[in-house]
Amino acid sequence: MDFTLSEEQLMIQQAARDFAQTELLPGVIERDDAQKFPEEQIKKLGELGFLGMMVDPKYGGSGLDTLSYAIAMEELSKVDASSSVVVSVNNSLVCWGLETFASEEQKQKFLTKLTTGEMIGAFCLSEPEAGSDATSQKTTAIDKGDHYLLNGTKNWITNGSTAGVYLVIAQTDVEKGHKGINALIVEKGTPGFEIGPKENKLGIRGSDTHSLMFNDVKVPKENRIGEDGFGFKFAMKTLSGGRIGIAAQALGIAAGAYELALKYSKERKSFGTEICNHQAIAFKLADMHTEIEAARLLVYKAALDKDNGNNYDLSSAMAKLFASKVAMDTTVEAVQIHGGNGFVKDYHVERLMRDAKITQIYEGTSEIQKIVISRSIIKQ
Ligand code: COS
Repeated sequence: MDFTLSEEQLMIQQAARDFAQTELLPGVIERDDAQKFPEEQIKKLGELGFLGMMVDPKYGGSGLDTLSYAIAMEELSKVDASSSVVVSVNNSLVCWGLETFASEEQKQKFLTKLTTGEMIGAFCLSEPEAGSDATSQKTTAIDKGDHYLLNGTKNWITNGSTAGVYLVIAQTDVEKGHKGINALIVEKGTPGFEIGPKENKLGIRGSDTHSLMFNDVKVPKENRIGEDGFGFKFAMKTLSGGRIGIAAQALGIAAGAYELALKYSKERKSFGTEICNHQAIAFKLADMHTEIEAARLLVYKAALDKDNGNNYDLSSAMAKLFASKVAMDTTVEAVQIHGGNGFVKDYHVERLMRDAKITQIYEGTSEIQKIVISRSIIKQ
């Protein structure tokens, strides 16, 4: 087994690391404070090819593998998880979903703009009463011949107000249960489509999260992704890949906090020595380093499963479950190592701690990952 990254992967890692330091770090505290969407940063990420990393160049993508995408996600997330969640949703949920399942016309019309950052996309599955229980969709898409009539509410939608295109999961035929669900492409500005106020969140405060309301929205039939009734499978398959992106984000948040804690522990002195020389701190660093490396291996394994054409439902769920716990544990310890300074915004670790929490919730809570994992191992 070869753990060496290719030259191309190392280049992408360096490019993402440089971008994080030069473009994301300046103003990251202020954006978090003001809940300001990283508009300029996302535009530049689009220009550099980070928004359609795995998409074929014929649609404007970078044509890279999933591992390269995970590596970039780690580096960006070390500094700014509010920006990296936009990268993750756009790459894994929107671009991958469209490239894999949409028609050629849909790809030409939407994908080519989403890969370059001309516009970004949103993925709309969660509802007030259907987050984890995703088959219980209350949003309806009634078949009216040449169009669907869309009604309902979606909650906690990343890129809620900034997206140009929304992939909306909705129930067409209640009798058929999850087999009666469709995925529709809805363009911003379609009459009857309203965007609710921005959510005031604990973490990833720069990312814009909104409720979306659909009131008799006419969606042309040609905007349905795949066959009639494919919507739930579309959501599940897309989320499996999305979980690799979020696992890589969690890994990055953990690694970012660890790097800050390590540096701080070599500078800060107490009882006449740098605090890294106290075993109480040194052992924390040893645990953090080990757990982060284990999380990284799980993330890479899930990415390689996807790249090698293996089923990655299990490996992506394990990567997300583990990496998000490591993110939470590591950031809490990074704040502790920083002591009083850790509680102050200037030192970044308190933000990383707040940002870590969402990785245990979105794209399937840790409890949902355990359902996916346990069902998979019991079935084997
Ligand atoms: N790929 C393809 N198909 C899948 C799938 C996957 N990864 N996971 C499930 N399916 C299919 C099943 O095979 C089943 O289809 P068939 O009846 O044809 O076999 C169908 O989807 C329903 O699956 P299941 O019976 O397992 O549904 P459950 O209601 O038990 O729920 C979970 C399954 C819990 C795994 C699903 O609802 C889920 O992932 N929930 C979390 C959703 C989520 O991530 N929400 C966050 C929103 S995005 S921020």
